[in-house]
Amino acid sequence: VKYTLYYFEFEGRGFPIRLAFHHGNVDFDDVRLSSSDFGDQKSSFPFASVPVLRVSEDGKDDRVFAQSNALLRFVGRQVGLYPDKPMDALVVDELMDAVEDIANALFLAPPTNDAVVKDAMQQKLVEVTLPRFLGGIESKLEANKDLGGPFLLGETLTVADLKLHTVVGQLRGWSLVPSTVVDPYPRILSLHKAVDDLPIVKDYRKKYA
Ligand SMILES: N[C@@H](CCC(=O)N[C@@H](CS)C(=O)NCC(=O)O)C(=O)O
Repeated sequence: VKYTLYYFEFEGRGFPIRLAFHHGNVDFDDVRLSSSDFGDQKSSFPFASVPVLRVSEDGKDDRVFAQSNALLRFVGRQVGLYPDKPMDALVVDELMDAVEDIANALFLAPPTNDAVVKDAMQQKLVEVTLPRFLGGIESKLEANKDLGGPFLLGETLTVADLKLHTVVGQLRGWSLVPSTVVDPYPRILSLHKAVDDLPIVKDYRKKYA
């Protein structure tokens, strides 16, 4: 089987998938699209968005799939980063979907030059949307604290940790919100650091960042 991942150059929704492949030493073609490449190819992607994974198997037509969490689960299952037990899988899925809700709130905010509209959007993100989702994630990590950390399921790294790690980095660098927006959530911060310190992450960044 040959895998081709289509995404942009930046980390975003593609990064946890790249890391999961890397973790499992799975060879894949890491196609990094410029915005004009994306414009040219967009209509060929399932939902006109990326990430997209092309799966090529000998003797069969290529199949093309989208939706970052579906791709992350697919790769995660193959590299030991997605749990077998249904309850553990539910814990992982719930967190990954909450992170998608954060990503949608950030990235789907329509660009505007109107200072008043922008202030109102910022205020809603910082005072309502992010506390709702980051606070919810923090409570979930708190509820799992008996597992001993540093990850969502204790010592076992999963794709949910990779996904949460990426969005924390994005939140810190996103122009619409202050870079301190994650600071009130100690468990999210320590999970982020634990993932950041993983040899696979350091190694990946050294090689490909
Ligand atoms: N629910 C989708 C969202 C995909 C998505 O919005 N991707 C963004 C990049 S992170 C994109 O393709 N944006 C370009 C566009 O929509 O034109 C997923 O999780 O993959």
